[in-house]
Amino acid sequence: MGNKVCIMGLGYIGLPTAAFLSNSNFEVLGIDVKQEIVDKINDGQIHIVEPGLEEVVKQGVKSGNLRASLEVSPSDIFIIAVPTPFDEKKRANLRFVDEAVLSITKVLKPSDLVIIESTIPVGTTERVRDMIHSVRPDLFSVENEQIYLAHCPERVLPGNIIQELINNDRIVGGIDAESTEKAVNFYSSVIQGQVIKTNSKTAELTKLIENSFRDTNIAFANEVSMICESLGIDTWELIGLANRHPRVDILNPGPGVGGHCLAVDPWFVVESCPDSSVLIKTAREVNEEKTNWVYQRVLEKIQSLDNQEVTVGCFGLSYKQNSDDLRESPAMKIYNLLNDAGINTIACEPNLDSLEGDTLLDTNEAIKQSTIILFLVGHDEFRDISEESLRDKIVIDVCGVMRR
Ligand code: SAJ
Repeated sequence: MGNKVCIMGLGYIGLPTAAFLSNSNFEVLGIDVKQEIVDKINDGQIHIVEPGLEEVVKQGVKSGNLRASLEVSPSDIFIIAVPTPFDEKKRANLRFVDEAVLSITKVLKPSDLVIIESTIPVGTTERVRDMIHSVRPDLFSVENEQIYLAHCPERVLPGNIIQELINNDRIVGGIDAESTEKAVNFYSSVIQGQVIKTNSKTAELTKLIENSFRDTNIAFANEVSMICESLGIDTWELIGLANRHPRVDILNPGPGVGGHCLAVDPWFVVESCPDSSVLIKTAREVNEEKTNWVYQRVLEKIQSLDNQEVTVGCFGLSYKQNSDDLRESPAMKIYNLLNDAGINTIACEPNLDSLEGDTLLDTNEAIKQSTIILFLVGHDEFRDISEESLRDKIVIDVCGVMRR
C-alpha cells in the first residue's frame, strides 16, 4: 500500500492525526472546508489549542510531508475525521460524513483504504459502503481489487492528544476481514498501542459505550451532589468518604457535562435502540438538568440576599478544567442564563485571552469585584486562591476546586 494519506477534516482529531502521520513517513494531504484553516496550516500554524501540536504541524509542513487544501487528490489511505453533531431531536447529523465520502469517492481507486475515525451511529460504516457503491459500482467489480473500508474510533483526551495518538490502543472494525486486516496493518505501522480487530458495528458501538459509561458515571456524581444539597450534607466530604471503599470510585460533580463527545455520543446509542438504553438516556437528562439546577441555586442565593446589589463572578467558562474549549460548555450556559436574567456578572476564564462581546477579568480582580464567587470549572489557577481573599465573599463551589 502506498504512503499517501488524505485526511478529511482538520479539527481536534484530524489535524493532530495529519501532523502525527506526516512525521511518520506518510505524505499527508489535509482537507478542510475553511480557507483560513488551510492557509494557517500551510503557514505551519494551528487554529486550535492543543499542547505540543503546533510544533508537530510545523515539522510536517517544513518537511513537505504535510499540506492542507480545500480539494481532495488521489491517495492510498483516506481518513474521515469530520464532526458528527446531533440535531434538535438528538439524532445524529451525518451531513459532514456524507459530504466527505462523496468528495473522496470521485478519486477512489481499487485497493484504496478508507477509514472513518469520526464517532458514528451503529451501522454507518456499512451505509458508507453502500453510498460508495451507488456512485462508483466499478470499485466493486470482480475485475478490480476491492476498496477497503473500516471504522477506527479515536479516544484521545483533548489536552493530551499527541501522546494518546501514539500510545492508546485502537479498535479497528472493517466491513469485511480484508478491510479489517488492511486497517490493522496501517495503524500497527504507526502507533505504539495495541491494534485490536473487530467488525465495523462493534467498533462503532464500542466508542459510543466508552463515552456513555463515562457520562453515566458523571451523572451519578451529579445526582449525589443534588441529593447532598437537599439533605444539607457536604458533597465533597461524602464522596471522599464513600471513595475510601475499595470498590467505589465516584467521579467529580460539576455544572453538567460539556464538550462535543460525552454530551453527544450517548444520544447515538439512544437513537439506535431507545427501548434498551433507559439508563444512558436518563444519565444524559441528569447531566443536562444539573446545569439548570446550578443556575436555580444561584438565583435562590441572590434572592436570599434581599436583592442587595449583587455581582456574580463566574470562575471558569470552558467545558472542562484546564481547557480553553467552550463547545457545549455548561459553565457558559449558566453564565449566559445569569446575564439573560439581568444579573450583574463577571467572567473569569484563565485559559482565554478574550470572550466574544465580554470582558474577562483576571482571578484577583474578579474576586475583588464579586459578591458571589461561583466556581464552575476546576482550573488549576483557582487552587492557589487564598481563603483570606474569599473571607467576606459568598462562595458557591460547583466543581469542588477549593476542596482538592
Ligand atoms: N466531567 C465531570 N466530572 C468528572 C469528569 C468529567 O463533570 O469527574 C465533565 C467535564 O468537566 C466535561 C465533560 O465531563 O464537561 C467531559 O470531560 P472528559 O474529561 O470526560 O473528557 P472529554 O469529553 O474531553 O473526552 C472524552 C474521553 N472519553 C472518555 O474518557 C471515555 C476521551 O477519551 C474521548 O476520546 C473523548 O471524550 C472523545 O473525543 O470522544
